[in-house]
Amino acid sequence: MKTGRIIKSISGDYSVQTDDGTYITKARGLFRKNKQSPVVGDIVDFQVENETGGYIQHIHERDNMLLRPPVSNIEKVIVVMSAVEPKLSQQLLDRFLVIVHSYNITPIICITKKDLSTEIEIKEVEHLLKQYEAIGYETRFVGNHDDLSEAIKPLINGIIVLSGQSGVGKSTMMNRLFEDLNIETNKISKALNRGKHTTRHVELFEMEHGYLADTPGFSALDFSHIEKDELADLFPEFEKVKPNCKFRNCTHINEPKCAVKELIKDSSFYQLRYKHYLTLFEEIQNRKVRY
Ligand SMILES: Nc1nc2c(ncn2[C@@H]2O[C@H](COP(=O)(O)OP(=O)(O)O)[C@@H](O)[C@H]2O)c(=O)[nH]1
Ligand SMILES: [Mg+2]
Ligand SMILES: [Zn+2]
Repeated sequence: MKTGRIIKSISGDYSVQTDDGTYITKARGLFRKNKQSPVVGDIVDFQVENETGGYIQHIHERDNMLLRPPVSNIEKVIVVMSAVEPKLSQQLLDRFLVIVHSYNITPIICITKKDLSTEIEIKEVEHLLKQYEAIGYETRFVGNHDDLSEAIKPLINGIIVLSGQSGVGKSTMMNRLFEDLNIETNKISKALNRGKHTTRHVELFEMEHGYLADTPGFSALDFSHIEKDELADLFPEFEKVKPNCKFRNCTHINEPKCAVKELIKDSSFYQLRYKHYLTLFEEIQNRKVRY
């Protein structure tokens, strides 16, 4: 029996990386027995069949797991947004951050296309990132002229996943970080606003002390697993002051003596974040019960 990490999965073939090389494994027996499907990122035990292949017997317990695309044991998600083309949307950024927090994964903010931005736009983005940094986020602002390795490599520890809407530059980043990779870029279908993507399967690419993976755009914008009572905890600055609210189950909307409302009073940045909180709260409240 050997143990390793699944770094790639293509139609039932799981590439498992071990100390002495990569094995192409299958999981048929495992699925038949307990309906378990391995995903990229899993640590698995497998029975060696020959020099290059084997059968997965056991999946180690997962720390976390994203469903679309399926990847497990993620350390951080880099939320990629472009400064321009498409223009940076703070609402979309906050939505991505909330989703990543909901999976108990640390988000990092990376803004691209600095080289396409005007001086004023650069100042605006830098100012915005300072405010996100003040509430605890690590941030990056890069463009075609910047050294991506220098910006990204220090972040790589464990499995790091790139996430963000189509067209922001995720695949471009992968191609610049890994020579000979050649992931298709710039494939946005105008007909389907989902983006006729390109990045269909997930694959972990080794870098520094971990792995980096590209994901299809919009993959992360599913809120169906988030309850409205836990939403405030997914805004770190709210979570911090929440114990000072008068009511223990304060939703920070209409209650008196609310510490969150006190916090946002003097900051337009916090007020905008709060507005996004309210919008999401309402969306969650109004969502149809699904069976
Ligand atoms: N000028 C400039 N163009 C970029 C940058 N990042 C991505 N692009 C371009 O933006 C388009 C979409 O990039 P792509 O990597 O396919 O985005 P993805 O959908 O997030 O994978 C491509 O034409 C890229 O060449 C950047 O930092 N600067
Ligand atoms: Mg792409
Ligand atoms: Zn409150």
